[in-house]
Amino acid sequence: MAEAPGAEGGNAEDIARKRPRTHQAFQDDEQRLLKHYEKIESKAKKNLNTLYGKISFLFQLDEVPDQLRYLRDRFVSLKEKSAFGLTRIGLFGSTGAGKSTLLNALLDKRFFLPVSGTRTCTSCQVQISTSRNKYYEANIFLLSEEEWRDELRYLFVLLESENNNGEKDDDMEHAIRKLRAVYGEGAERKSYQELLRAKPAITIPSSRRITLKKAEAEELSKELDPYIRNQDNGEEDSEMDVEMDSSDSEMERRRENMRLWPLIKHVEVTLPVSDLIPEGVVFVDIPGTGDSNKERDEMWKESILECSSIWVIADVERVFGAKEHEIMLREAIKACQAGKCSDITFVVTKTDKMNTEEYLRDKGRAEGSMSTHDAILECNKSLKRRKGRAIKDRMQKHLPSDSEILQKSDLVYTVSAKEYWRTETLSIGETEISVLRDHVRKLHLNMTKNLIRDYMKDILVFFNFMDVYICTPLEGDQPSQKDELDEYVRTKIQELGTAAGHVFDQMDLPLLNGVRSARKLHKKNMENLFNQGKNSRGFHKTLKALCVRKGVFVSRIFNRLDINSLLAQPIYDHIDAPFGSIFRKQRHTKASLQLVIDEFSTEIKKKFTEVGRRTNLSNVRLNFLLQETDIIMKALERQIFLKKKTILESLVLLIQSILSPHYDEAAKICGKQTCENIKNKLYQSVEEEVAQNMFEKAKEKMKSHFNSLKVEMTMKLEKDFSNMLSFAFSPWDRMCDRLPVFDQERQEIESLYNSLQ
Ligand SMILES: Nc1nc2c(ncn2[C@@H]2O[C@H](COP(=O)(O)OP(=O)(O)O)[C@@H](O)[C@H]2O)c(=O)[nH]1
Ligand SMILES: [Mg+2]
Repeated sequence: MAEAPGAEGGNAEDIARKRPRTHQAFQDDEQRLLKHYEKIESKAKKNLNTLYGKISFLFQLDEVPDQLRYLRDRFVSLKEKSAFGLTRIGLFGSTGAGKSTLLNALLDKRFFLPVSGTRTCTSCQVQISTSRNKYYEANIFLLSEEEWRDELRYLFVLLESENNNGEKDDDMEHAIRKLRAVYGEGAERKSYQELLRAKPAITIPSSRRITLKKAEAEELSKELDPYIRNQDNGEEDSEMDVEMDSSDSEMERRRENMRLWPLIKHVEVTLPVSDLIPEGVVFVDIPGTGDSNKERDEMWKESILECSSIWVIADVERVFGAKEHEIMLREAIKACQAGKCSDITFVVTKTDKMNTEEYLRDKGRAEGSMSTHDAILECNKSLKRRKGRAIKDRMQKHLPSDSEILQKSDLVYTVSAKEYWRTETLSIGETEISVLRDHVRKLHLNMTKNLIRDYMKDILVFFNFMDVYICTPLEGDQPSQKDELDEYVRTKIQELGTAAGHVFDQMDLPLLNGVRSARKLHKKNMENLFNQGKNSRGFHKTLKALCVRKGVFVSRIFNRLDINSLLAQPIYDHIDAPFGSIFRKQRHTKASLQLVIDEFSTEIKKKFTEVGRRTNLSNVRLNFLLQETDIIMKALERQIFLKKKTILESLVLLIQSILSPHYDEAAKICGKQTCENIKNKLYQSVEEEVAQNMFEKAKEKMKSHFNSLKVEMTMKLEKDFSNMLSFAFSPWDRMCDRLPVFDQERQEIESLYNSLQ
């Protein structure tokens, strides 16, 4: 019987009761489907290869006509591209939230990824996936020489000894530990120039990459441990579990490996195929608020945008009110708008940490009136309800009100990885690890289904292409058919451009209001940021690092500080919802661009059908026109998707580039009162730029991006439709006698496609 532990409301439980099935059977079902999709893909590929054997001679003709080139390019891209994609799931959470422990439980490998109890832990990204390889493999990517030089320069900002009266803070100590790890004791007393010339005290592989390969999980885990475990725990030489029988040289080698940690950019781990996690799913362990290292921080931003699903991971004891969760949720919402994310999940970890007595006292109930087990389940239920509502409220402010994500019923999961292994208080089902696995598989299955369907559809359209090529001679008076369609399409594309312009105009008012509020709030927002360092004596260094990094700095004390985003935020607050409406993919409303596109495509297809019927165009040719239109529209959607990110980021990037010379100047400030002087310089610079219409310029920049999207859309459509019509109405007679027969291949693809319905 499938357990629905702690499921919210009666629904999930009711469904589980009505539909008794074993968890295993459900999984089998999905596995079968996934296998089915894989089989379809491999058959389709084989089919394409056979076809290639038959038609490749056409592509090697002395003179390849334009239209044939169109055919060839399409074919080659189909043959080479994989039908499947990766489902990236980002586990997004602060150090110590329980990400690694959760991943180990999901993978059913208790001691696989190193788990760390302290808050100071390597914050590099770890990516985990399964593959057909029978080995357990890890690739550790290091910073390039140039990247390390850049990092070094910035570490020196944190180290500056002036003004610091021998006092150290967390950021500074961290910097010292990095230098010592790479250059040895006393490195922090050398100058930047000296260190640039110095030979590192450790061996850095010239490939800047370390590959580990083992037959057993435990072996890999042991090898990997020194690289990603918490080496930075404030002690000179960290403890490590070197076995008693390890030789001296082995110990020496491991100790040296451990010292590479400041150079690690990210780590990729692959496990052999598992029953629990399907191939194609990639988990990415993403540190909560970014990273002080520039490379890692940029990767941090990119990875978030690449995820199909983002899980915000929070310790049960810090579920409410933690600032990082706000940052993470905001980033996740941004990823839904500008990136590939279509799912946000909130995972509360360590639910076993329940103090029953306190809980009962809190609730005004008698001591002993409830078991720990029941208290945990009750608490989980209430957490789901409360947190779920809070997150929805937050998302509602930034996403269109009827987005699919807002309709999700299971937004919050309450898990205990510890009890998953121990099962003292909770049953395995109640730890919700398996429910999360179900969630993973469903996400992946859904994505895979859509991808394979699209792929098979593309192949079918290709066969239609070939049909058009073969069907000869052309029916009716083709020049006039083609001219009529050309003309119609051109007019419709112009109309689409105008309609898209109207859709984009919806941004005008929110942008205007946003700029107004940014003008009003910039000073206060900066004060708030600076106030965080009020009681910190090393804050001048934080500020300096902030300037060196062009306004963005991830501190170990203050989390993520980002002046540019802070200044832009009031504008984003105004535009987020309308922006989301314009680019929404589901439930189109009048406000959405997709509606304009759909209307365009419907009208075009109607016209093709009408002209086709009127002029007795063969079905083959007509079908080709209709299906190729779908393909062109899909390509257009992809183009829009890419541009969307550029548009959204344009505000903050422009602000950063306007302020960039000011940051450079501020970074040079030193001597007495550095802290006050940097603050004043920044206040003054921002004030100056605001007076010179910085926010208005950002607004104009965004509008110009919208405008160029409009232009690019119409240009692309004009080109694609013109190619397509030329192809459809080309006289092919010359080649016809040389064309192969490929009915069998087509039938196979058709039946495969139908099996997907
Ligand atoms: N009680 C309890 N402790 C947990 C659980 N999951 C993780 N922890 C502890 O939380 C600490 C941080 O875990 P870790 O997985 O390293 O967090 P990460 O930094 O987010 O990867 C470790 O001491 C874990 O033992 C859990 O489910 N229950
Ligand atoms: Mg971890």
